[in-house]
Order: sequence, then C-alpha cells, then structure tokens
Amino acid sequence: MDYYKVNSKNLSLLKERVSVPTYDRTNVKAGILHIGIGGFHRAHEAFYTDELLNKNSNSNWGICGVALLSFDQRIYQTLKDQNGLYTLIVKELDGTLTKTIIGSIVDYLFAPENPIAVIERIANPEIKIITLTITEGGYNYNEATGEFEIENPSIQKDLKNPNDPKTVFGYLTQGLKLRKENNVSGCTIQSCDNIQGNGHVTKKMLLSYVKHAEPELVSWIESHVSFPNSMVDRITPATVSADMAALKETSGIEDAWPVVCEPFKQWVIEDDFIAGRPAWEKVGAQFVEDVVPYEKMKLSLLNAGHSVLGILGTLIGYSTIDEVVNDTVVSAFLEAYMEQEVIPTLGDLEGVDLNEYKKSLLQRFGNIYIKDQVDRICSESSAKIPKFMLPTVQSQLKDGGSIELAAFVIASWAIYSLGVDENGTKIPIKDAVKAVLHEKAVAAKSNPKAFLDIESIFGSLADSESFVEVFTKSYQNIMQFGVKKCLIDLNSK
Ligand code: CS2
Repeated sequence: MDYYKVNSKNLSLLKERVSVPTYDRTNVKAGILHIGIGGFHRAHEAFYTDELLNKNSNSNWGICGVALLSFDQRIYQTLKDQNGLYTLIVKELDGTLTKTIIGSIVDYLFAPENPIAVIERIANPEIKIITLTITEGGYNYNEATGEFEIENPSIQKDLKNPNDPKTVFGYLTQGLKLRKENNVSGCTIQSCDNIQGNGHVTKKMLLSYVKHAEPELVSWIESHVSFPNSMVDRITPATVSADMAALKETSGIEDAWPVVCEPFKQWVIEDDFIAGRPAWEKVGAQFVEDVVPYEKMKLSLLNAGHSVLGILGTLIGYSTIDEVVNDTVVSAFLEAYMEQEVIPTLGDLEGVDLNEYKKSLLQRFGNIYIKDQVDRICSESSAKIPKFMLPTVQSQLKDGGSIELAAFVIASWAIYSLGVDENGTKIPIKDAVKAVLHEKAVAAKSNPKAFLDIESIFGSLADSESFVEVFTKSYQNIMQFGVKKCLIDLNSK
C-alpha cells in the first residue's frame, strides 16, 4: 500500500480511501475565529462545521484556528504542515473506525509568534463569531467569590503590556478595541467549555478585565457583542501513537495528529448570535431558548461522572475509563451517586428522560475502544470539581438531601492529591494548583478537613458541619480500608 500524508495536494488520492471535504476549500472564508484548537474542538465544532460545508452551505463559515499558548506550537505546526486538514477517527461501539478528513479549519495562527496578527484578525470584519475552548480553568474565575481573579500574575502582565498579550482576555480586549476603532460591526463570543452558564461567565469575566484594561470599551461590548450559552458534548480522549499507527496501517494515511472520538455528539446552543451564524441545526445542533437545564444535566452527570471514575479509578490502579466503569463495584457506586445525589437536583427537563440519559452515559463510558485516559480526566481537577460536583453538593445541602457519596469522592481526591495510588504507584498529577493541593493533602493526613480549606476551590464548604463530618469519616475509612472495600460497603447500604 502507498502511504499518503494528509495535505491539500493529496486530497484526491486520500478520497479513494476515506471521506474528504466535498467543497472547494479555497472558496471558504473564515467567519469564525476559534481559540484553542485541541482535540475537542476538532472533534466537535470543526466537525459540525465541516458537515455543514459539505452540504454546500454558505461558504462564509469556515474557521480560523488560533493556538494561544506556547505549548500549542506542535498542534499549530501540524495544522500548518497539513494545510489545516486532519483525520477525525470515530471509534464506533463495535470497534470499527470511521475516518473523515476534516477541512473546515481554513486558516491558523500561532499567537506567541505573532500576537498582532491575532488582534487584527479578531477585528477583521469577516469574523462574525469567536468561539472558545480554553478549558474550565481558562476563565480565571474564583469559586469562592464568583469574581474574576484580577491579581493573577498573567492577567497583571497583560494589563501592563496590552500589545503583547498572553491571555485570552488580553487578546479579546485588544481585538474588540480595534474592531470598535475601525467601526467594524459587533460579533458573537461563544464559549464551548464545560461551565454552567458558559456564555454568562465569559461575559462577566471579559467585562471585569476590560473594566481595568480599557474602561471605555465596556459599553461597546455590552451593546455589540453577544454571549450565547451552550452545552457541548463528545468524548475525545488524547490521541496516542497507536491511533496514528492504526490509521497508517488500515488506510495508508500519515497524519501527524489525527483526532479520535466517540460516535455520540451533542451541541445545544442559545440562539443569540448578534452577527449571524452558520445553520448548524442542519447538521444536528439544537438551538433552544434556554440551555441552562441541559448544561446542568451534562456537567453534573457526564463530567462529574467522569471525575468520579477518574479519581476512584486512579486510586484503585486503573488507567482508562472503560476499565473503571466495567468494574461493577465502581459503576454501582456511580449509578447510586447519580440517582441519589444528582438527579434529585435537576428537576424536570422537558423531553429528557434522566434515567435513560444516565444509562446512556454508562454505556458511553464503557466503550472499550475509546480508552479515555484517567489521567486526562483527572487533569485540572481543581477547575473541574467546583464546576461539575460542587453545585450538586450545595443544592443537596440546601434541600437536606444526601451528600455522602459526593463527600466520598472528594475525600478520595484529597488522597489522590498525595500523588500515590493504592498500589504505591506514582500518580502523574497535572493541575495548575498542584502544589497547593499537595500541601493541603499532606495536612489532611492528620486533619482531613484541611483539604477543604482551599477556598478558591471549595468556597465555604468547610463551614458545613454535616459535609465535614461525612467527608472526614470517608477519608478515614479510605485510608484504613482502601477505596474498593469502602465502595462495597457503601453499595450494600
Ligand atoms: C471530561 C470532558 O475532561 C473532562 O473532565 O469530562 O473532557 C468530557 O469528555 C467532555 O466534556 C465530553 O463532552
């Protein structure tokens, strides 16, 4: 078999082997600027957008992808070498691989190399929508105060060097300022991150920054920029070298960074696009008036479910999510958590059967071909737990509901943060506040509550006597008997 690299020149050859864009990419203009071109964006928004372009839709809605961090240099370089093309490999439930070359990213910028180009592109009249996947931690939100962390050193740096920004807030502010100065019309900023009210949070955080950086821009943003909320979903594990090897072996395609994902996908969006939008509904996105209940459901069941499996699974010694959920002791615990502690907080969701949703999640988590890494799931837990689990705990505390299982997971996280699993193997913790977590985890050995004292994560949770009580009990039990034995006891209650 001949091997073909993924690039524009080879598209007609690649077409013999996998699906390729049916549209003329040279005609597609970038109406969307996307910040954060990691795997998730390429399995989700870029995929929907590619499907739409394949339907011969409006060619003004291609994507210009921006790599914001120095860390993203490799992905930028790969996209550049491959003319923005990449292979999306969907791992079906029966193990077959559906491969598609995605063409919707028609331009790409590497911010650290040329910050001005990014600022100018934000101000370009062709750009109507700016979408973001900057991770939950990227919003610089303080859980304790609900406010923007203005003291963050990177933010302070951006305030002092407006023309050489490093953070998304610095870039957006300068780009929007230029838009205003050039009399360019407004645009939409759409977060695609897993945060409750992601549009509201983006607006609040951005305006807090702008108040300090360019106070006179605040009212222009308020009247010229819309911030729709959205719920995004598609499990996208990190690509591993075996994925590249399988692509080469089965189709003779050499892709330096394909993206792998599950078959399921969902995108529920508030229809609030001040400068127009692609007809994503034609390819399966749902536009609704109020996305809040969907976000709540997804964050508190899927994402929290992932964290539960990731943390417990790591301590037990598993490496992938399917291994953890296929251990019936853990999945019974997860089901109980969902049924007893989460679903009661969700109320009625029109047209959604929460029990069915729960079942479908367990099936998705159990897909043995996905091999989603527990390390990926547990990375940046300090930004995830407050968004995925704490709202549930707070709601249950308020209503006098059970919090025992959530407390067990958070106690497990305290032990996880010591950095060693129950078999004595080192845990590769990846977290922006790893040092603080470790310090508090060590203190928790003699006084478990110390872990809950991290206010920027837990807010005032440590003030809840009932939570501290069950948390402490769980902590001591896990230390004494191990996770698995405790789960068996909890499951039999
Ligand atoms: C995961 C998400 O990182 C995580 O914690 O729960 O990346 C999850 O896979 C996606 O949100 C699925 O839509």
